[in-house]
Formats: sequence, C-alpha cells, structure tokens
Amino acid sequence: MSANHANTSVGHNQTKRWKELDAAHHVHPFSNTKTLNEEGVRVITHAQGVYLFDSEGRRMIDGMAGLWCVQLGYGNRELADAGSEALHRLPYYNHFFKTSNPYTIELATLLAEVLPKGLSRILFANSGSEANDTALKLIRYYWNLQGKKTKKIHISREMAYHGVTMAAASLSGLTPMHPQFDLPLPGFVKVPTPYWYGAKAAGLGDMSADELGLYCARKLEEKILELGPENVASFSSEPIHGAGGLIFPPDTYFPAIQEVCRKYDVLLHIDEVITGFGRTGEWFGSHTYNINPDVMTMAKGLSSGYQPISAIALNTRMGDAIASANEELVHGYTYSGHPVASAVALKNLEIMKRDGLVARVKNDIGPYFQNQVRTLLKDHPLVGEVRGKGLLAAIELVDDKATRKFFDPDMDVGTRCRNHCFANGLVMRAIRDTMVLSPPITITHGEVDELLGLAKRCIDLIARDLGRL
Ligand code: PXG
Repeated sequence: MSANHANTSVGHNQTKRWKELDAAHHVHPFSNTKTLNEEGVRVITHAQGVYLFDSEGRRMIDGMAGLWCVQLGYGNRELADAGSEALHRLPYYNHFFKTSNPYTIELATLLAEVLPKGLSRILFANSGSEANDTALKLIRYYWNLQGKKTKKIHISREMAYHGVTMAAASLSGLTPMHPQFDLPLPGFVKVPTPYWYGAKAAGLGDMSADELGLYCARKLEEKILELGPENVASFSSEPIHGAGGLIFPPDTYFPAIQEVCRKYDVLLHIDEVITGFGRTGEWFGSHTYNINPDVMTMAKGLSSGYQPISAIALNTRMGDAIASANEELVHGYTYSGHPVASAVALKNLEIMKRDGLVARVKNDIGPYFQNQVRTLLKDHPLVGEVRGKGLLAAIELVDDKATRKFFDPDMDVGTRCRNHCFANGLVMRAIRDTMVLSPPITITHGEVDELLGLAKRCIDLIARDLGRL
C-alpha cells in the first residue's frame, strides 16, 4: 500500500456533511431509504489492491471485489491509463452510422478468442441487466426469423438473479424483486433449481446432489411439455447462482439440462455476469461446466468494474441468422461499445492473458483459497456447509448441522454476521444466512489468510452471540 493511503480520514465535519447530503438527495439501490437515511451511509473515498478506505479513515478488506466485479483489484494503473488515453483520443463515438472504433473492434476480437468455441459474434451494452434484456430480444428475433412465431416463453430458475430491467427482473427468480413492480411480465416461467443444501428444508427429502440435478432437469422437461415446446423460446441460467446464494450445480445438472434444451429446440441462454473472467478458474463458467450456450451474457469482470460495459455473445446458429437476415437490427444503445469502456475492458483482458491470471486461479490461488476456507471453517459449530470453486466461496450458517436446519429468518443471523464483518474491517456479503466471498482474482496468499482469519473471527462472534461457542 502506498504511503498516501495511510491517512485517509477527511475529518468529522466533511463526513457528516456527506452523510446529510446523501440522505437528502441520493436514493440507493436495494436499500430501505428511510432506515438508511436515519443510520447514515459509509462514504468510501478510495481503494487500493484488495482494500477499501472510508472517509473516517477505516480500512476494510474487500472480500466481494465490489459487487463480484473488480477482478484485477483496485488502483490498477494500466486500466486507469487505458481509460485516460481513450478519453483523450476518442471520448465518444457511436456504432450506428456505419462506424466503429479500434477499441471495440479489438475488444470483440479478443473476447471471441477467449469465449467458448462457437460464440463469435458480439454485441455490447452497459450493464448485466441490459445484456440480459438484449439477449431475450435477440432470442425472440431469432425465432421470428425462423418463422416460429409462437416460441415466446422464457423459462428460468427459482432463486436466479438476472438484473432489474422489466425483462431481467421478470427473468429473475428471487421473488421479493417482483411485487413492487407488478412483475414478472407475462410469458416468464420458473422451474426449480438444484440447491442441494436447502433441498431438505424445501421438502425434497434426502436426494443426493446428483439425483437432485436430474430431478431439476426433469422438472424443466415437464414444464416444457406442459407449456408446449412450440411455445417455449429459451431457458436461462447462471452456471452458478450468484446473488441467489452461491449455489453450485451438481455434476448431473448441465448435461441433462442441455439434453432437454436440444430435444425440444429451446435456446440456451447462459448468464456469466458473475462467473466470467477467471472467477471459477476458467475464462467462463461455461468452460468449467462444459456448457454450450446459444447466447451468453457477461458484464462486471469484463472491465474489472472500472467502466460500465456488458456484452452479449451469439453462437453460430443465432449469429449467422441475424447476420444473414438482410434487414436492419432495430436495437442498440447510445453507449453500445463506448470507446472508453471498450479500451478499459480490452486492457483488462490483455492483462488477464499476459499475466496468466485465469490459470493462477485454477492452479494456485483458487486451490489455496478453497483449502484454507474449508480448513478454517468446515468444522465450525455454526457452519453447515462450505462450498466453492475458484475464488468463490459460500459458508452456510445453520441452526442444526445434522438435519440441515436453517435459522428462523427473523433472527437475521446472516445480517448480524455481516455487521460484525463491517465492524472488523471485512466486507463479506450475507445472502439469507449464507456468507459469501468473491475477492479480486489478484489477491495474494497473505491477503487470503487475512481475509479468512477475519471471516472466522466474525463467524465466532455471531456464534458467541447465539450461545453456540
Ligand atoms: N446477471 C447476474 C448473474 C448478476 O449477478 C446481473 C445480471 C445484472 O447486472 P447489472 O450490471 O445490471 O447490475 C447481475 C448483477 C449482490 C448483487 O448483492 C449482485 C448483482 C448486482 C447487484 C448486487 O449480490 N448482480
């Protein structure tokens, strides 16, 4: 850490002023505006490596890489310089008027190189939600081009998170996202997801994970048959549920799911917004689980979060249909393939390639992280399960390990644990009572030790509060 980050406090009065102004003028995402304004926000002023600093001079280790996105960590000079150079050379131009720019062309080319085979045509947008919205529109367009005009229904999974636009929120299976906005829209249907740890509590008995994977694929098939395959356009899935609670697919799941999609000619949309760019130890979760998407969406780690940019990759089937349709594709954003965002994403991918960062997650830091998190926490009295892959880990805090019984949600165990984390200089996310980690992929071994040491300390603290330690 450089010396200029040592003293970061901006003073009590400035912090107080920012808290007041934020409460007066700024409405926060996914927050209770009333209680947040009463409590006051924490103002993050800068960040370096895996550390965040707030206006009161506190340092926190960021176990979440922001929102699962800062792959290369904070303060990367090369990314900042790439953005700065593009800001000076070409701060903006669009792709509408038969024009392109070098950054976006090179980015699309490099992406096509690292994407699973066959995904070679790419559109750009600005967020994961927009990418998913775009993917659904292109799926509709594809079926319309094929003359299959009844194929309109989009199936996705319970507990899925695909974003917040009208379509992306409709695609999401986290039910609290819907009632405020009268969603989901018509034509969005959900099927069960293979959450083995929660299967018992959900009344699915004692199936093995592999049995559960096949069961969920059967449920997809039954749903397609119930709706009529001629009415089903697509099935959407994250390779691993992110915001739904870091749920990893059983080995049986994706082979069976892909067979069902093929059998009924249902397009497979894979949402790699969290699982892309080295997170699982491969470039994409689709590599990890041997998935062949028709359309893949990505965002977050594409630019390490340094710029808002997302992408939609099409396989030959969809890409060729659109490329040979010989009519205008009536879709696109002012900022599709923004030069500055493209330049930063391009540099981000170049660095990942040059420094072998994906292989580092697979062969070095990923296995170390997985081993350490299990060694430290697997036998903890409050921990029912530790699961993970690459640089993703979930720690289930449970009432009874033997019966996989969850705590009463009213006890807010996860949130209380997260509060201990903040107080102790650690950002660890709570999803229900599952504690989640997804640090920058550049994290060092020593920083992994620090991160997990703090995580253990905070889980000890909540265990003590509950009289379990
Ligand atoms: N798909 C997936 C799989 C995501 O995780 C989106 C789409 C939407 O991306 P945008 O860029 O529109 O936000 C996401 C976003 C959390 C959290 O608390 C997760 C996300 C966003 C905000 C919070 O876990 N994921």
